[in-house]
Amino acid sequence: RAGEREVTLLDYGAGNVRSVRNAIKRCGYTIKDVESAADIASAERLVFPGVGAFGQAMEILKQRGYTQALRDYIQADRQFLGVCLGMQLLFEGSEESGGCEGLGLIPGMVSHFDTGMGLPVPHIGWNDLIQKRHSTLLSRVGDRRVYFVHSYHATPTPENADWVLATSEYGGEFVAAVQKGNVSATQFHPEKSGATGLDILSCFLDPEAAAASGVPPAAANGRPRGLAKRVIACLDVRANDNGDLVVTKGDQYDVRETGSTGEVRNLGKPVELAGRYFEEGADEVTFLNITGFRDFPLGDLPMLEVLRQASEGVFVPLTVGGGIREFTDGTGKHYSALQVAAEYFRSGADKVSIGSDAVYAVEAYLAAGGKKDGSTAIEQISRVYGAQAVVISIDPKRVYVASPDNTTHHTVKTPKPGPNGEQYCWWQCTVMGGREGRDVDAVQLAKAVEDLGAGEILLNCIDNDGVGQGFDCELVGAVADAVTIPVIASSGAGTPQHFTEVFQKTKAAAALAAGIFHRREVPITAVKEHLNATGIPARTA
Ligand code: 1PR
Repeated sequence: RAGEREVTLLDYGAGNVRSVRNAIKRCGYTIKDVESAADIASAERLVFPGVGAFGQAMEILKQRGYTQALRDYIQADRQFLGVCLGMQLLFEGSEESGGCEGLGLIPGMVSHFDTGMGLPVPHIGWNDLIQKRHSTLLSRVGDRRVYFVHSYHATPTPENADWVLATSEYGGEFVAAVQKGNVSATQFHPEKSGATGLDILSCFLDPEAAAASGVPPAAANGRPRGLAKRVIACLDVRANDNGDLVVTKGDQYDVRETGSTGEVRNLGKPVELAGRYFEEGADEVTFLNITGFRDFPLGDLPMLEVLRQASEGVFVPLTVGGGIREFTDGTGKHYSALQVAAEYFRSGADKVSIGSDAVYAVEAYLAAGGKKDGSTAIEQISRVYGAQAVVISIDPKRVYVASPDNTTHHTVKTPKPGPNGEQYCWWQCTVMGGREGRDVDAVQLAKAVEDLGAGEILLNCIDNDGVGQGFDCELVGAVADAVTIPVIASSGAGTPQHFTEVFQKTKAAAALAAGIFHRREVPITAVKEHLNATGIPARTA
């Protein structure tokens, strides 16, 4: 029958839905895009991955004349799966976009997570599901976590109890999945939830097969529950001297071999390694194009191709950084940072990471007394793709001072005194891969980028990079205490204990490593097992 293995996708072009497409294809289905309201009416099964802001999404649905078609489709109990904003839009309205009205099919309003509780917002990462009843959709989830990324949430109430299929905990219970008849929707991202997510998608796509083969949820195995601390594998990528794109890794940012050859260290092929880390249980994979600041990123076709290929087989979030900024090419044609980022999103990135350009933006912001004019790459990308899509990569270096009075920067008293016995230090931000120090400190930068609309901080540390002696917990602590957005600790991991240490001593939400994973010195599972054994929640399946 025509359309038997076809999914109709409602993509209104406001963000990256490539990962949803890839996941549907992986489940063995083809995709038909909605081009008119009639396509909604004639769909066999409709997937609606909402992206962007609530108000903007409702506006686009209205403009294209989809609102009524969507309501009719859902009210006729036809096969539907909404994802993330695609679930929130089913509710009556949202605090986001000033109380804007939704489709009004499920009672309740969508509200912002309370930042006053000291929890990082957005809620990013792998969390447990509390299943309220048996369903085909979640029948294969068992005791596994799923991936969330959102700042707004719906709350379970007696009025919507007949819809709520599963909840999750983050400073309180929120709605993680809804279902009534053939209509279901998830706050989490099945397309980014690894094998668990692909199982959920298959159950939606073929409920009959799922009902026949579903496994009952496994009993809780006593592991720590709740939002898992993420373990991220990072691939520093650059062209080697032959022009091939390779994964490399430096010591304190020096990526060339010592000795006479001085070649760029080559630790493997980017797509292959990303696939390996996905299989081995990395919670996210990050690509940093470490010489991106030199070249025009849209001219970097190999990097875009790496992303395209990696996103076909990696069903956890992918971040890409390097060279995200506005650019004028050799012919005088101007590209905004938003256009550059858009190409990365289209190629399969879920988040972009901004390094050097964020430092320049913060310098201008501080010079203007903390005023925002909406022109920075951070503001532009955050406005269109959401804060959760904008990561700021900081490359700081430790600077020692004898007394806090010797600098205008935020200092901490350090138990590791400097070369001349200095008791205090601060962390200087650098640009161009650590090549140039600027008059901004890491804490100052983190606060400013949060205000400009960044959703997450990737906190490297040049002094500890590649050294294998552990994360700089003083640096991570200082930055994570200064902001409410999640902080990813990076640089220096040598053992599973180092991950445990950074999570015990600081509020870091995630920890990233490169060298130990590339050289197979420490398996990702060993890190996760160590975390769980010490009571720190980590995703092991
Ligand atoms: O400035 O926006 O073009 O972005 C450039 C990006 O490239 C930044 O995110 C910057 O951190 C990164 N980068 C630039 N030069 C280097 C280099 O190594 N020479 N790499 C570089 C950053 C640091 C980490 C590394 C961890 C973990 N690499 O990401 O993966 O330190 O390593 P470890 O576990 O082996 O210690 P822009």
